[in-house]
Amino acid sequence: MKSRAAVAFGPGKPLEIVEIDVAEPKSKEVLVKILYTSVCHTDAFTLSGEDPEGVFPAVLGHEGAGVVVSVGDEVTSVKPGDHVIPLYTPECGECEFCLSGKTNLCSAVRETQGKGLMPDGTTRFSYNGEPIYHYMGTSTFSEYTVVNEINLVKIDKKAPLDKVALFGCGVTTGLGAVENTAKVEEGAVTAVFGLGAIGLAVIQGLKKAKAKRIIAIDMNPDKWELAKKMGATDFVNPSEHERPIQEVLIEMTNGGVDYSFECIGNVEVMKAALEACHKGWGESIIIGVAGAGKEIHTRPFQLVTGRVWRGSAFGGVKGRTELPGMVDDFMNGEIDLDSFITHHLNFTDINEAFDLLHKGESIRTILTY
Ligand code: NAD
Ligand code: AHE
Ligand code: ZN
Repeated sequence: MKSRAAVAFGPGKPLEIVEIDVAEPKSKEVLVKILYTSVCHTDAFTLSGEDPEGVFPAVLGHEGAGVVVSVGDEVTSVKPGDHVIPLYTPECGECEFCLSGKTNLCSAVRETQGKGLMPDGTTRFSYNGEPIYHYMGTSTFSEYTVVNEINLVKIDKKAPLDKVALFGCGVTTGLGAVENTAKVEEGAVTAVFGLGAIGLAVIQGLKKAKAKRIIAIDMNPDKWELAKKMGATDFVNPSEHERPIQEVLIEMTNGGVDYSFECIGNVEVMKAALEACHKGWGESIIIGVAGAGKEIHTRPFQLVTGRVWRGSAFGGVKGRTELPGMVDDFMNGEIDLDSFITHHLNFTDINEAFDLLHKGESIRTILTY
C-alpha cells in the first residue's frame, strides 16, 4: 500500500515528505496506522549523523500512537482496530533478558532492529523500488508502519491517542528512570541536568517519589517555568557560574546530591552529574544519548569513594507489561502529559517540529497525520 512518510534520505538533511510503498506485514508483524507522533531528541540525534547505528534512507520516529490495520498469521495479542503504542524496547517475554528479571532490554529482535531491518533481514518500506530502512523497530514518521508484534502494546481505547503517544518514549523514560533505575526514596536530594521532555519527566517522577529537593539545571532559563510546575525546587543555570557546576551543587547541598540524572547526552555534563553526587552513596543516572566516539570520564577515585554510575533505557520499563497501567495512571490524573505538549502541527510540517526542538522552544510537538 501507499503511505505518506517523512523520509530521512541522508544525515543532516531535512526530512522529505514522500509517498512510500509499505509491504504487507509478515507472520509475526503488524501493520499500524499511526495517528499521532512527536519528535524526541534521539530522532534529531540520528538525523544529525551522530548515531553509530544510523542508516539512511530511513523512516525515523519512535514516539507515537495508532490503530492496528492488519496482522500476520502468527499474531495473537493484537487485532485490527486495537489502539496501540509502538515500543522501541520490545518485550518478547521469552529471551534471556526478559526472563532475567533484571532488565527491560529484550534481545529478541535487537540485532536486526539496530540495522533498520525486520527480523528476516529485509524492510517493509520502499521508495521508487529502493528499500527504505526502519528505525528503532517503530518508524512512526510513516502514516502506515510495520512493526513486530513484540514491539507493540495494546492500550485502553478510551485513552486519547494524541496524548498517550508521549508514553512511546519521553515521559515513560523519565518516570521510569526515577522509579526503576534509581529507585529514589522519600526525602532524597536530587539534581536533573537538561530540562527537555526527559528531564521534566524525571522531575515529575521525583515529585511523585517525594524527593525533598529537586535542583533543575539548564542553560536555557525559559525551561525553568515548566520545571517548577513539575516540582523542581531550585534552578541552576551553569552559564551563570564560573566554577565547575559540580562544585556549585556540592556547596548548595552541603556535600552533594543523593541522585543526579543526565538528560542531555553531553559527556562533560555526565562527568559533572557524577561528581555532583554525595561521597559514599550518590548515584548518577545517564539517560542522555551521546554521539559516536564519545566516552565518559572521571577519576576512578570518584567511584572508589562510593559514587555510582548507572544508565537507563526507556526508564527500565517493560512496555507490554507496564504501559497499560501507566495509561490508566494518566487517565486517573496521576500522570501529567498535557504540560509536555507545547505545540501541535500537521505531520507535513515535521521539519518545523525539529526546528522548535533545536531552538529550545518546544518540549514536545504533537504531529497529526
Ligand atoms: P531536549 O533537546 O528537549 O532537551 C535537552 C535539554 O538540555 C534542553 O533544554 C537544553 O537546553 C539542555 N542542555 C543542552 N546542553 C546543556 C548543557 N550543557 N547544560 C545544561 N543544559 C543543557 O531533549 P530530550 O528529548 O528531552 O532528550 C534528552 C536526551 O535524552 C537526549 O540525549 C535523548 O537522545 C535522550 N533520550 C534517552 C532515552 C533513553 O531511553 N535513554 C530516551 C529518550 C531520550
Ligand atoms: N544507537 C545508539 C544508541 C541510542 C540509544 O541509546 N537509544 C536508547 C533509547 S533513546 C530513545 O529516545 C536505548 O534504548 N538504548 C538501548 C538500546 O538497546 O538501543 C548508539 O550509540 O549506537
Ligand atoms: Zn526518544
